[in-house]
Amino acid sequence: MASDPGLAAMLLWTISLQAVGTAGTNSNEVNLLDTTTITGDWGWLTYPSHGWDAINEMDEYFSPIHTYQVCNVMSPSQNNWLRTGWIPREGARRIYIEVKFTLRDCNSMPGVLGTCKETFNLYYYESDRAAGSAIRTAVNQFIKIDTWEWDLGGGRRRLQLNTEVRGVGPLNRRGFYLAFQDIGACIALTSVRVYYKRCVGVSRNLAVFTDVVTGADSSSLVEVRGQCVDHAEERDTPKMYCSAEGEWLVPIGRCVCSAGFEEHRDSCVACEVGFYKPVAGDGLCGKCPQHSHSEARAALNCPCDSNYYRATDDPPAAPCSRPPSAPVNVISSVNGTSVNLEWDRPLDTGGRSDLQYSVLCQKCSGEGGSCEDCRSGTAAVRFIPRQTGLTEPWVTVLNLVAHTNYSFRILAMNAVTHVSNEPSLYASVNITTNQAAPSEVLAIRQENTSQNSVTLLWHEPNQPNGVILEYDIKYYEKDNEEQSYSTLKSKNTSARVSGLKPGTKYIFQVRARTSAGCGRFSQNVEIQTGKAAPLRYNTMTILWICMALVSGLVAFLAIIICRKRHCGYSKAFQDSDEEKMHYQNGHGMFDPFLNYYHILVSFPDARFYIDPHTYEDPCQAVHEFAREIEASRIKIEKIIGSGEFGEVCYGRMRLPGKRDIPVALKTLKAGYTEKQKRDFLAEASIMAQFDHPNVIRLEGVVTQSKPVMIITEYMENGSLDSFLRRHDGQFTIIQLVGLLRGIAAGMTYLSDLGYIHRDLAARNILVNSNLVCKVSDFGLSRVLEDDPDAAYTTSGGKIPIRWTAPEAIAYRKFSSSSDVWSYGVVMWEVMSYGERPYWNLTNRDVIKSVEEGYRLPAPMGCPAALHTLMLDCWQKDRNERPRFCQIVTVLDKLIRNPENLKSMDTLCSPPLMERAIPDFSSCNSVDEWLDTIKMGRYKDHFAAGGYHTLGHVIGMNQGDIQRLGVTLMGHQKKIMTSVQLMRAQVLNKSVPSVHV
Ligand code: ACK
Repeated sequence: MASDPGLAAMLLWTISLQAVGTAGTNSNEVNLLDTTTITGDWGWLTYPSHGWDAINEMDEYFSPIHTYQVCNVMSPSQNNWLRTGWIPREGARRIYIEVKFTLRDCNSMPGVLGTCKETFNLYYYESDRAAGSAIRTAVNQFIKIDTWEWDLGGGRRRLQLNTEVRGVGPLNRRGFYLAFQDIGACIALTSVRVYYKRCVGVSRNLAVFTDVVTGADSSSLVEVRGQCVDHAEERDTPKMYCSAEGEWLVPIGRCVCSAGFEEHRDSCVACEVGFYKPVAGDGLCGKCPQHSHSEARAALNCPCDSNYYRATDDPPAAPCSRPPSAPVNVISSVNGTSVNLEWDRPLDTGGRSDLQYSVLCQKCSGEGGSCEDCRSGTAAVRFIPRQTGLTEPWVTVLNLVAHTNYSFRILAMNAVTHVSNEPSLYASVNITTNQAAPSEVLAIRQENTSQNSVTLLWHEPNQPNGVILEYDIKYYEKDNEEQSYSTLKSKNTSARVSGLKPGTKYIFQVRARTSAGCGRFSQNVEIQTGKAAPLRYNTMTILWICMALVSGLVAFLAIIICRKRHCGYSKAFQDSDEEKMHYQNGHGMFDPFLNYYHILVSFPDARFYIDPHTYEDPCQAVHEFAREIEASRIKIEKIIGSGEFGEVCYGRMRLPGKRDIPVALKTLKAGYTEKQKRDFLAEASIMAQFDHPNVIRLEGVVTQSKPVMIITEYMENGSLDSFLRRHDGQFTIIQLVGLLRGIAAGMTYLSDLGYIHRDLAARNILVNSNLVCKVSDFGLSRVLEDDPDAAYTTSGGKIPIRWTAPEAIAYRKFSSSSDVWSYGVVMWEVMSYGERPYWNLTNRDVIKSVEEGYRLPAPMGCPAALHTLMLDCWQKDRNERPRFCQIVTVLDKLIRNPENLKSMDTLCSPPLMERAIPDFSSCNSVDEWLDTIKMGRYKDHFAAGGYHTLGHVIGMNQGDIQRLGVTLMGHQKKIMTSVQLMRAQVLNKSVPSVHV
């Protein structure tokens, strides 16, 4: 025992401190050596033998205490080594040595000055294996870690237990030794702990990071990759860094729970039954959508319940759905050869919003009832907007064959219809088409072409839509279209057009006509007649020419005589096979030579209209044509006017399976006589025979209960005359021509049926909300009875003088031509916005002035082309008046070429009825003048603009009128035309009394 025995007791005191000084290890520290756990001697090597001593004693609790002590403070030149056993490194790159010791202060020990030291050194030495006990030779290889002094640890106490920690790294060998060198101090090592640090495995962001040993030096970080927990997958590679202190730093990346699993406390747990998770992610398991289920845990999706489906592009979260039920309440409305189908949505949409409809169409033959797809054959049936994939509950089907039964199926479907393999449910409706104009004539070809004639052949239209009564052949010189064209009629599919100029190019067009009207003209066919051969006269030729001329003259005279015997224009020539009408510059006129060539055989007028008075019992007639409607289906809402037989009301009608529609109801007032009832219902019997978009439509009659009613479609804008007055000056010329075109189309239809209206006037035209004009008022006696404008004539009848053709007034010769006269007056009413024809002239004066050749002047602002057409309608000779279908053609041309509507020749129109021009001579002021032209509303504008006298006014131009704030074009024109008239009157000095 080398230690100074007198000092041992002092060291024991230090040992008693050990119990309070021992610190527990952290969880991130792994001990490689811990002397506190060694029972008994530590077994370390000492050198020299009188240096360090192993001391085994008892503490105050009688627990054994092991220490190494040295205290050779009295002897100089001490070099005492204490070496641990070989400590395997166990993968550690950096180790920590925690030493607890006491170190005595030399001053506290008397007599040691000069030899006593207060420091000791710590060394280490790496080796791959235990190096045996040769410590003396090895000390040179030991590497110093540190030197400890007695006061280290901050204390100045004489004796205290120090705890010192030192780190060493990097270590590379499999193990190492530690060694303590004493150079003459009084030291007691009470414990030595050697450990390394690690980051303890954790689970972070659903990734597991296992234990990892810290890096080799105090600042190095060790990058560690995490592994996703069970049922999780990497989003971004999960990583963390392990610091030298054994702490996890900077987590990067993460894992997410796989499909069918959700996160629960750092792990992924399976979705419960009834829940699902379709994709990996942060989301939680969702409850199975409506009409779906999951049978096991961890479901990725929820299959649909039986009879429910998902469309291919439905997301897994979409509820399962079903195909829709059938559409309901299909309503069909047939219009000629087209039908409009409307329906209501299926009651069950299957839980989806992607409802679509398809329409199947079958054409059914009457007899066997066999049906075929209505697209088969040549007819190009069209569906608007389309046949399949309809999103709105309606479709219009065009180009059907007239008078044919069709069956339509409206299929409702959605995106699961195909998935389900169930047949689509449908609603069906059967219809029968009405008559319609024939389709276009196709394939016109020429057969023989000579210098003066061409023979044309063509095919019947694909859709004749009835019996073809005749074909119109229209032709004109190619370079001369606008001036003149000719028409020729043929009963069959060929025609020889003669009287042509040699060597000239002609354009030919053909159209078919049935009782339903004219079809469209075919495409242009251009044909050039042969060139004239130079004449070579010889005696024979001259003889032949003379004979031909003589026989031509004889034939011509015969024709003239023949014509005289017949009774004028149309009827006279309807016995010919080909009828020709020369229409030039809008004036109808016959060319006898052309008639000679072309008018040969006629065919009877197609009169389909049946006069109900030919029935003994008019009630039988009405039921033959019109449907009886139960009064309970009608709801009268308000009175809108009064007719001859009773009130006219607005109401709504609901028929079984159809939507309620607005209707006009003409009632027969109580206390009527049988004759009144007969006359009242006669109108319904007539109206029921008509079916045309420009003729008011009869919905039905109520005769089985009172009040007896006639039900017609409702026309929102009422009668045309008051409608125009309400909208004075507010329409463009094209809009006005559009109104007129509609009326002419309706009249074409009626006249083709042989119906003569006799009271065509703006007050008898009704206008709907789309500004469609429809001819109405079809009573028979009504012309004479219920029209306030009708006046008694000398022949005893009551006639609307201002609208009636002279021959009808004079000897009651009513015809479609007299209707054309009335149409001319309607044109005038329209263009003057409901002005009264002939203003305040008496009926007697009207008759007289018309007889004398005066005609209504162009209304203010009326284009010359329209006034010319009016004048054509007012030709004295009714045969010279255009037919309604020609009027339609002229108006169509004007609509297509609106520049022709620009010219106004108001001041130089042919025979003006001068007395009818407003006479401004009686106007004393601007206000009076404005009142006269019904523009009184602008009095203030004129006054504000400084136009106080008519003298100022006659100098105005259109710009001045605009600047006054007259914005409506119609009003500007009206005022401007009046200014021009006034100026003309003043300049002519024909009205000297005009106050200027
Ligand atoms: O000019 P209005 O408003 O239009 O006044 C008369 C009234 O009834 C007496 O005839 C109106 N009227 C007649 N038939 C119809 C109908 N089908 N639709 C709307 N109004 C009508 C006419």
